[in-house]
Amino acid sequence: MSRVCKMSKNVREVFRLDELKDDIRRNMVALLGNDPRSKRKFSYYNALAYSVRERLVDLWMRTQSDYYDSMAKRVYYLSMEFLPGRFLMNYLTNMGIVDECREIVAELGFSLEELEEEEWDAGLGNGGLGRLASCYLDSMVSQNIPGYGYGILYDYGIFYQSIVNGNQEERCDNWRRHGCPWEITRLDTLYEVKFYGRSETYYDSDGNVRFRWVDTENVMAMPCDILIPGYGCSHVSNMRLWTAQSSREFNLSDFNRGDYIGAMHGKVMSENITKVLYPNDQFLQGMELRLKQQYFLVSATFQDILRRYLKQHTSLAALPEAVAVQLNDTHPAIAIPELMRLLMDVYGMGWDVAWDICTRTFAYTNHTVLPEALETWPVDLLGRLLPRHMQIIYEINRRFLEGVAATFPGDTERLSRMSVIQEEGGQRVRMANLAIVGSHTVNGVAALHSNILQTGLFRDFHEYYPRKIRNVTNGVTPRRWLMQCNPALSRLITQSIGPEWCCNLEKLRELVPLAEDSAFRDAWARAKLENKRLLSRYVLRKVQMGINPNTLFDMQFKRMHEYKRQLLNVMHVISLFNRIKDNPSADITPRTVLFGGKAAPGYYQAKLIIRLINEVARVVNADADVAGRLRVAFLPNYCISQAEKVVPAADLSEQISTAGMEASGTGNMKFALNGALTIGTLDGANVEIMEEVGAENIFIFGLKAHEVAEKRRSGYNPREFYENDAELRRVMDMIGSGFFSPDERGLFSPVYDSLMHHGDYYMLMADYRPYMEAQAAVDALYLDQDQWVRKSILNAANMGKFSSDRSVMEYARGIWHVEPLGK
Ligand code: GL4
Repeated sequence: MSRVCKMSKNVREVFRLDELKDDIRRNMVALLGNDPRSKRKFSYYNALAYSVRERLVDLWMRTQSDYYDSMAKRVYYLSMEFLPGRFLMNYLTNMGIVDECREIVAELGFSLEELEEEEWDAGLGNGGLGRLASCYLDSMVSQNIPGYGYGILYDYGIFYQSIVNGNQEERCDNWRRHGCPWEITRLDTLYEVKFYGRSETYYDSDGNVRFRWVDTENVMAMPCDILIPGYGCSHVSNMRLWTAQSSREFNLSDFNRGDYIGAMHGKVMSENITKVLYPNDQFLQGMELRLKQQYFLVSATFQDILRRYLKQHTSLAALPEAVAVQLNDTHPAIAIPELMRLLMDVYGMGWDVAWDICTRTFAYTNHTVLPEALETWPVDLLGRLLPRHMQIIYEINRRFLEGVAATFPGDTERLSRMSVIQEEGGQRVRMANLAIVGSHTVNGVAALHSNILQTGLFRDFHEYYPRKIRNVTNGVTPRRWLMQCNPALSRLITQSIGPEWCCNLEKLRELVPLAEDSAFRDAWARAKLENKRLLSRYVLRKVQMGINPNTLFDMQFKRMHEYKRQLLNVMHVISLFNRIKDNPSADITPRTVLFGGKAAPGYYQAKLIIRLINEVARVVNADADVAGRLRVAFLPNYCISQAEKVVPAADLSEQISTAGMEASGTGNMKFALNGALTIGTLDGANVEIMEEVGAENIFIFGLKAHEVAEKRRSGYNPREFYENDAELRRVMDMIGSGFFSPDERGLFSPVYDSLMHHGDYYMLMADYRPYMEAQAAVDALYLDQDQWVRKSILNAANMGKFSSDRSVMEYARGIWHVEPLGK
């Protein structure tokens, strides 16, 4: 990190900090047209943002010419979602000028924190998948790996969640309404993206049959760049987000008939492509508009990639040596037939050469095994929207199945399982199969998940391509998820072991011996308490509820999904409530149980669980016997900026999905990195977290993935648990009978029924008692604060593996075959 240290020494010079205050005032006038004497926070936030951004543009241009001059291989991370959250503090942190900036802003009469709060989150994703993409961009540029994010600039990001009478209500997230100072719009760059039409054959001058895509409807793609500064700013990259613009041509025939409005209609409609993010996490909504969004991203991106490549190369033959494309799940998998189309129809290559280039360029990351999330598109729809791609997909499949049939002669069942085209229930294109066939490497996102891919979901493919499917365990960037969000703990860590940890997270291991030092433990506990106080104030502001920072903060923040089992957590809360009511003088560990997370707007059961949490909270929080010992709250609108407040304040991190269902999780890593203890199942990356922190420093409970699978096969009977466990029976009966919904007794019957009558697919009943026991162990340990704090330190100290720097280096070395520049 000598680079960073050097930078911070002459940071005033590099970033012209002496001029920053004047620049803020200048931007108030020149860019925002405001009176600099105004005291509007929002204006000052914007003026500061522009002044910070302009300091990076030069470094960005230098980085780009570095890449160009060295002809470095570039990585393109294609993703329908990014979740960068707020940019201001991230820029300042990575530039190393937080303290300097705080002083300057104070001279202008503001606190940095209040200006920070003026920024609206860039919520261009649903959850973990999008946030992972943003962590990876941070880690790529911070480690001098030439990488770019490519995505969509949605006008409306993930909806704004409010809670009205206990129910989730969605409001549109018009996040750019007041402008966004981080965007650099490239008005002069436009690419044409085609849809519909038909594929036509013709003969080229050598008499070969060729294809062209004609009679299309065209939409223009305009790029908008957002700079991504690396830590220490030796490199600055960008993500390039596309917006749809209507094509410049009028529909002439309509226009000639005098139908001006009719001619405009198509233009206006085409801009809808990038209007709104689909708000489903792990659920396919097979809408034509979604497929349009996917192709729009892919087509514009490949025009851009090839333009950049062809500036330095005369032939496309070396594309895989210069370009690595990572597909973030199957959402951009239409890129595979698109590259084939470009190479063959536009650049005149034959199939075999094109296919070889293609399969050496792409790699695909799978992020879920949930069947409802696996993308398949009806052949009719795909063939109508992208007729040439449909032809190419058929041909990819024909050749692929020929190979499989040669390896496994006579195994027709295997052929139909592996086919890119699903035949049953109307023909559909299986995007995962397409992505596997068209990529050189496929990876899962945690060891257990990758193993499930190899032996379960993609077993046939693993047998056919034994080296293709691998693991890269997810990670999170320590810059945002410790340094930036948790200044109190970061300061303490840096004082104790020096500053290198933030670019080499393994260094945190030097904290291990300090866990035995009582003075250090006290300092650690004070930092955690400070964070809990800050969160308590936030909770008071947001939901007008006071919470006590001296209670155990028990947190579950993530998307609402049945497999994540927020309901199991509620069942524990209800059980605690009953225990207190039965024995009001019982000695129990005081807890504050906090929830947050959005439910997809059409996901009835998940929304009902939000309602249940709120009704249970209403009953519990109003009860005098319970006061001071148990409090429950649901914080509305969980998003990145809220996570930055929640994560540092957690004592207990709930990671309790049904084993085998959470691909990895990354919230689990963020919480543990900030000193929370985990209560969790052996699912996703929890398995590896346990390996790192030690089984004695984590609360593991419940069925294991193979046991869940075995129970599903052999027949699982949730009623058995109901009948044999009186405490569980009481909880279920309270939910089912309307104890928490006295005005609407049947309100929660669907919740009751899902467990009692519809097979309890996620096996909450089986895991209830083991979960209760693990929670009892949590309670006991929390009473021994010395031991608790020791384990809290050991958790953070052993999280080195879960830095996204490590994940990105594994991709770089093992999949992309790129090396950090200038090392
Ligand atoms: C997810 C997984 O559910 C989650 O476990 C994982 O951490 C994340 C990033 O790999 O990807 N898959 C989808 S889809 N959404 C997710 O959050």
